[in-house]
Amino acid sequence: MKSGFIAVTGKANAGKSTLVNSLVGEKVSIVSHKPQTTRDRIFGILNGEGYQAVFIDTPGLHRAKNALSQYMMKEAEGAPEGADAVLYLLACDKQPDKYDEERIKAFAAAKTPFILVVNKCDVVDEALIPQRIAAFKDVKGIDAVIPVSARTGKNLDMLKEEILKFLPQGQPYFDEDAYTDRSLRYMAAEIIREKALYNLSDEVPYGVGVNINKYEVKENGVTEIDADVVCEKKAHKPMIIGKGGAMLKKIGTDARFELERLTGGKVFLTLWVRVKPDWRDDPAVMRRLGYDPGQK
Ligand SMILES: Nc1nc2c(ncn2[C@@H]2O[C@H](COP(=O)(O)OP(=O)(O)OP(=O)(O)O)[C@@H](O)[C@H]2O)c(=O)[nH]1
Ligand SMILES: [Mg+2]
Repeated sequence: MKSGFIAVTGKANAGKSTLVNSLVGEKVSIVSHKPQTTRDRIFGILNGEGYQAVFIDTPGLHRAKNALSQYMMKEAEGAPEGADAVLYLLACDKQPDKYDEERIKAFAAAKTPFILVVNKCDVVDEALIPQRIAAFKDVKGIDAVIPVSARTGKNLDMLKEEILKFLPQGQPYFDEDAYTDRSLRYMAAEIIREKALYNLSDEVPYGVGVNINKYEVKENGVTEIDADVVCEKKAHKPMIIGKGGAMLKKIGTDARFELERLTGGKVFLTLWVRVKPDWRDDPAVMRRLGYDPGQK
């Protein structure tokens, strides 16, 4: 039996969460076209024949601007420590920048096995891929370079095989029917946040947090969820509620649909919008939303 942890890192929007979901075959992490979607480290567990691979999805690497993004960077930067292998995702719809180069070289120089994953290969001409990774051709310590599409699944079997080479012998860390370390309560908050990210435009979603006030499975099997959608500016509240409540209703309907699939039963969802001014720099609110602000 082989088992181990694989940290999945890279800049925001590279497709880390999409990749973890595709590898695991379940929706572990929420995904959106907006950068900085993932805020915590989330385990996605793949149970295969004779192995258990625990993928660590992480927030996208970026320059922190507030206490929330400091928390996110801590989550991201801490993940490769102690992992058995590191994957760095590079989206090939753009040329890698200096930041990618610095990070890739640092991972290559470290002792942990390191795979460069070139994602979003479905959107570019294959002939362009060598150009995207030209800067890394002579970098020592990159154990494999694998072009994939997390969206279509292209080359994911090849990536799995490569990862298997680096998994140490050992017993599984988690139950073999588990696909994540996170609770349904956590997943519910994330799904609501994902629907807010999809439906709201511009700057509002970055300042949205979700707090589950109640998560209760009733005797009749109905799951009752009561949650706050927290925003950071007074002006954002009417935008989240929408005309005649239409926006909040849409977020709620989208979330309920997915929660019913997740729980396999009926869900009764109530959402409230709360303003917590500039909460992304407020340790008390951050803590309540599950983002540990640390000592400061
Ligand atoms: N065309 C294409 N789009 C992809 C692929 N992988 C991810 N995407 C899209 O890229 C966007 C970002 O995907 P995420 O998986 O949320 O990216 P992430 O790296 O987890 O982003 P953060 O959590 O913000 O760091 C979404 O719109 C995805 O649908 C891919 O292989 N091909
Ligand atoms: Mg993500």
